[in-house]
Parts: sequence; C-alpha cells; structure tokens
Amino acid sequence: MLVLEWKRYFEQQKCISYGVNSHNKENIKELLNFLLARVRELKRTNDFNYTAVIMLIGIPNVGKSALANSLHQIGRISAAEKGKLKHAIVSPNPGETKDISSLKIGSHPNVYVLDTPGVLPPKILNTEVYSKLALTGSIRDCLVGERGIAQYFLALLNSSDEYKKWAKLSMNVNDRTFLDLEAEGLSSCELDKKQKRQYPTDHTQDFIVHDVRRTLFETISFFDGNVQVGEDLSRLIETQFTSLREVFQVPVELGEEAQNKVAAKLLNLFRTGRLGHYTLDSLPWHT
Ligand SMILES: Nc1nc2c(ncn2[C@@H]2O[C@H](COP(=O)(O)OP(=O)(O)O)[C@@H](O)[C@H]2O)c(=O)[nH]1
Ligand SMILES: [Mg+2]
Repeated sequence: MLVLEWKRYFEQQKCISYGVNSHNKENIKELLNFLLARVRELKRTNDFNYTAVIMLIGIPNVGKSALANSLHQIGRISAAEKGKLKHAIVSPNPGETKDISSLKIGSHPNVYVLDTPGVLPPKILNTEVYSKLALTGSIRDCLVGERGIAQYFLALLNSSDEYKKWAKLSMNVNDRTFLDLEAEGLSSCELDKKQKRQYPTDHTQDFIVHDVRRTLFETISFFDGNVQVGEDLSRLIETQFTSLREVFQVPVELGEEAQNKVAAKLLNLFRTGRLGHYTLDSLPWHT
C-alpha cells in the first residue's frame, strides 16, 4: 500500500512517522503514549510540575481537529477533567476552525494540544496542486468548480488500477439476475418487490454506487484510445460524464447544469470512500 511506502519514505528521511485514524482508539492510544513519553524525555526531570504544549499544524481539512478531540478524549487526565471535556469543531468543509484552542491530553506533567486553523500558501500557481487540494476538500469547491474537480478525479481514476477491482460487476449482470430469477421461480416484478423489502429506501445509494462502479469500469475497459494522451483522456472523461448522467438519472434537459450535478454526485461518492482510495502524490523519485 502506498501509505506504507510513504511511511517508509519518512523513516528514511529520519522523520518520526505515525499513520493515525482518529476514529481508531488503538491508533490514538499509541500516538498518545508516544507524545507523553517524548514530553517527559525532553524535560528529563522527576518534577512533573510543568506544562508542555504540542501544536497541530497542517493544511485545511486534514483532520487536525478530529485528532485533537480524540487525543483529548482518550488522554490521561483526571476524572474531574473528563467530566468537562471540550470539543473542537470537526467538519468536512475547510476553514471551520477559526481560532487556536487548547485541549488537555495529559496530567503530571500537564500536556496540551493546540488545535489551529489550517494554513496554505497565500498563492498557489500550479493548477494540479489546486485540483488536488480541492479534491481532498482543503480548499472550497467553488475555487476550482465541481466539474473541474470531478474531471481531475476521473483523470486520476482512468490512469489508476483501482477500477480493475470492479470487473466482476460487469459480467452481464442482467443475465445473471434473469437466471437467478428463473431458479427462484420469480417474475421480475416479484424480484423488484423482494429487493425493495431486503433493501429499504436508504440503501438506494448502494445500487447507484454499484452502477457507477460498473459504468466507470466499462467506459475505461472499452475505450479505444490511449489514456496517456491528453486529447484521448479528455474524450474518455466526456463519455464518462454522459454515461454517469444516466446512472445518476440527471435529466438531460438541464443542459450545462446537468454536468455540474453529475460532478457533485460523483465527488460525493469519492469523498465518502465509495470509489476506492487514492494517493494523490507519488513518492519522490530518489527512493
Ligand atoms: N476517515 C477519517 N476521517 C477523518 C479523520 N480525521 C478527520 N476526518 C474527517 O475529515 C474531515 C476534516 O476533519 P477536521 O478535523 O475538521 O480537519 P481540520 O480542518 O484539519 O481540523 C471531517 O469530515 C472529519 O470527520 C480520520 O482519521 N479518518
Ligand atoms: Mg479544524
């Protein structure tokens, strides 16, 4: 996995590296123990009457506030302090943390983490960097436009291996359903009812995800051009937009707006992890 390769890269650069999922208690405990041990080590004294402050810095929306909250909740602080836990605002939109706030994560010595608003350079001139930041939600969508971000995602997907996992979705699904039907002695109308019973309305999304994956797999697999060639890639992306419009059931009459709607729906699926996981930056060549 690329994440592990990145971890190895940082270790080679003599950086201490932790891969943390803020929703994973074990991950947080491990990081917390490391941080508290480091603080004690730095001070090298048995007098624990001091306060240490750790600052979280990073681009918007990487998960600083979520990490601060988790460290605070699991932190080694007294029961009385646990009774009045603070809560940093966590949000899928960038720019939600407006101020620096401190959350206690350890006692004896007292250790705090400072959650901070995200930082970015005032000007980003490289459009690819812009697209990556937008795709991951570090800058607002309107700065690039949802359509542009979705096109960037499709370009990424089309040159990745991720879609190959969806090959099994493409094997004449209709035929199989028909055979299953016959085997069960059901009419298609009965199957429709059965599916509705099995999957109540909030699972509609799952069928759409399935169709989106299948459509993406098929558009890439049956494409006659070379995705390494800019013009061909653009042509494929256009085709994908058209096919996805049908999958998402966006009325063609909406014209230009239809494209934006398709883009927004596709980005939503990507950002909720339903279209796989991607590492946007490749490892520096010298590794
Ligand atoms: N799956 C997952 N989502 C996370 C994690 N950390 C943060 N998030 C989500 O990423 C989004 C941004 O998190 P937030 O903490 O507000 O980022 P900040 O802008 O750096 O403070 C939110 O929707 C979080 O729920 C994580 O470790 N795993
Ligand atoms: Mg924040």
